Amino acid sequence: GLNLNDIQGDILIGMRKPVELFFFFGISNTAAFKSKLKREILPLVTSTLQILNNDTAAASTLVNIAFSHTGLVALNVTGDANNLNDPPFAAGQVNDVKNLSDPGTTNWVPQFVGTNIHGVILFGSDTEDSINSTLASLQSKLGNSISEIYSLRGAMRPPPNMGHEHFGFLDGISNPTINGFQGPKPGQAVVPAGEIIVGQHGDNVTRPAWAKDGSFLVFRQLKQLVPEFNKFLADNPIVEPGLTQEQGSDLLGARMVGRWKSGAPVVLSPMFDDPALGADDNRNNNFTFAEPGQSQSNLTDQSKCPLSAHIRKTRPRADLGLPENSTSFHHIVRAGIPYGPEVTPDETSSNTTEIERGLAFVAYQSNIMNGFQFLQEFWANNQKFIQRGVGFDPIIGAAGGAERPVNGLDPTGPVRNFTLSTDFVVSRGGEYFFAPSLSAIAHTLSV
Ligand code: N7H
Repeated sequence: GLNLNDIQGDILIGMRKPVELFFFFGISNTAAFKSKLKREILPLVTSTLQILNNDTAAASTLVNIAFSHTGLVALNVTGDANNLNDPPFAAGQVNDVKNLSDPGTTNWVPQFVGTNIHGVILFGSDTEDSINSTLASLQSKLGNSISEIYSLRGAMRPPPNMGHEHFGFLDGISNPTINGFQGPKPGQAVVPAGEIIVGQHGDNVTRPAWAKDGSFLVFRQLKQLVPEFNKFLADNPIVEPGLTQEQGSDLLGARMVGRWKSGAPVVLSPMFDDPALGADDNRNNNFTFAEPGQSQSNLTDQSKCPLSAHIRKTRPRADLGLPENSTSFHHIVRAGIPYGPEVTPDETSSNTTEIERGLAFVAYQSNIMNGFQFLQEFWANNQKFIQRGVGFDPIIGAAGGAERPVNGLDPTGPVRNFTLSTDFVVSRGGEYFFAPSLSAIAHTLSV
């Protein structure tokens, strides 16, 4: 069984709070910080069990913490204990820019360029005020032992868009569950615990004992060009009998994602949105992409869902063969939240982003090369995945800033290929972290 008391709460089920703060810090005084990590931070760290039991009344703000590789070094975790055996983590995200096909670091938040960030504290709450007071009280206790390098505030969008990301699509529908933990809901991936949690069954990498029950946290600040995305849809509606121009634009957007704004999968509702389907978690994830006669070597049927669609690129389901879970160990648990304000009337009328908004992307996995990095590099950015002529993931696929061919978006004619000259999602950078177990914080990382 899993030690849910010891696994940080954001990893398997997410904090599920409407407001979040990501506080990136450097350690200035190792001895002082280690002692405060034990006495001041650890008592605030929220476990999975506390969230499951709704046992967080004592603290109106949920707290989690994770460290970068340079952070472990700053904590004097050295020798074998320092080797988590995860190359992207060891190198830091700034050194992964080429693999991820970010167009260099020109668009990166300057504080993410380099490896100065030692850790991140995640605060989640119902209100901004309660986050602010928890932060202020913690900062006064931590004093000069740390310094703030950067922070990003995330928040759910206001009604009627709560739970939807900034392009307008319902998010947080499909996350894997781990064997014997919760669910599964129909269509949900069930993966060995070790695919998400280090040191559990299915994690076959050799690591120091203290790392057990932790997970790698990938953080990315992903800016979204919402008015530009909407302009692209308005300019390129799919033309089919029975569709208005606006419906044709909505269909194009839905095929880029693989889901309608309500969350309804296009493979189950190929022409129009179906809000009842989108809202029903017994049906909205229950599909495999398999069509009659589909074979892995010849995936030609894109009439319902393009092979390039974001959710098909990032979880190909039956495209990799069935049963899905024995053939793919490239699953991540996503726990991100939107950041930035709603689109203003000015931005809508000029079709141009003036104020930054996007997704504070968080992904957990036991192995960054198999998880986030693999999904981005070998699936989303790979024009030949899952076969030649598929093109990029139109949402997150990156070509180092070059234009991106995307095929299969138009159900009326596979010859109508798109070449996207705008990246609707722009990487502002981030860092790779390790979210340790509570006992590792108590016995290894602090004093
Ligand atoms: Fe994606 N979007 O709004 O278009 N994503 N994503 N993502 N994403 C998903 O099924 C989005 C990003 C995955 O199990 C949905 O829960 C945006 C990165 C995976 O079927 C929507 C951004 C990576 C899934 C979006 C972004 C992934 C998924 C449908 C950036 C990994 C689940 C909601 C700004 C490298 C697939 C849902 C499955 C779903 C969007 C980023 C991966 C609407 C806007 C960087 C694995």
